[in-house]
Amino acid sequence: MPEVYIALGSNLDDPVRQLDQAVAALKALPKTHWHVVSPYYYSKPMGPDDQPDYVNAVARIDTRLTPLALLDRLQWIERRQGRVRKSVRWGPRTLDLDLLLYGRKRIRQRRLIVPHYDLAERDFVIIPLLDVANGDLNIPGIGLLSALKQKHKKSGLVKIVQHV
Ligand code: A4P
Ligand code: MG
Repeated sequence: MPEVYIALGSNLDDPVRQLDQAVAALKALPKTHWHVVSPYYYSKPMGPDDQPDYVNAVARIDTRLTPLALLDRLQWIERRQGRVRKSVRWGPRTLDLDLLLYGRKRIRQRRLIVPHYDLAERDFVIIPLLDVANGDLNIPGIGLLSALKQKHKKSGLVKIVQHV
């Protein structure tokens, strides 16, 4: 089964609870083996800065769902958690689930670009990805994950101490 990484982000309506709920939904996906979720991090908004800070994390699963079937599921989970798509680019949201990596696949379709187009630039993706993947993970078209570590070393991310 391909190794799949999903980015989770929220900055509305109790973001930590939103991520907890999304993790529970990912654990319940059919044809899927759950692995792990990274610690949660507070991060400053990328995009308009008149919005609350985000909580971000990355989850790893193995799945037999096809990439588009998985995207459908992710969008369904977003909708169920009250996500409303607005015209403001990078505006606030209750839940965003982005498909970062699907094994070694490169996908360029209307609905789906994998690896995620901006993955290497985002500290709120790379830092939690480093928590759950080996540094020798080879990202198609980008290279070794470990090579991105230096670039994001001085990120302003703040790890949230998880309550049990
Ligand atoms: N789509 C294409 N490729 C993918 C993929 N790999 N994974 C398409 C998921 N979706 C993908 O997404 C728009 C369309 O992208 C989808 O219909 C899907 O077919 P969307 O979730 O409706 O829109 P969006 O998320 O508002 O747009 P965009 O440009 O994807 O935003 P991002 O990149 O998700 O950024 N700041 C911090 N600190 N933390 C954040 O998590 N997130 C955003 C949103 C802005 N600022 C942030 C954060
Ligand atoms: Mg998105």
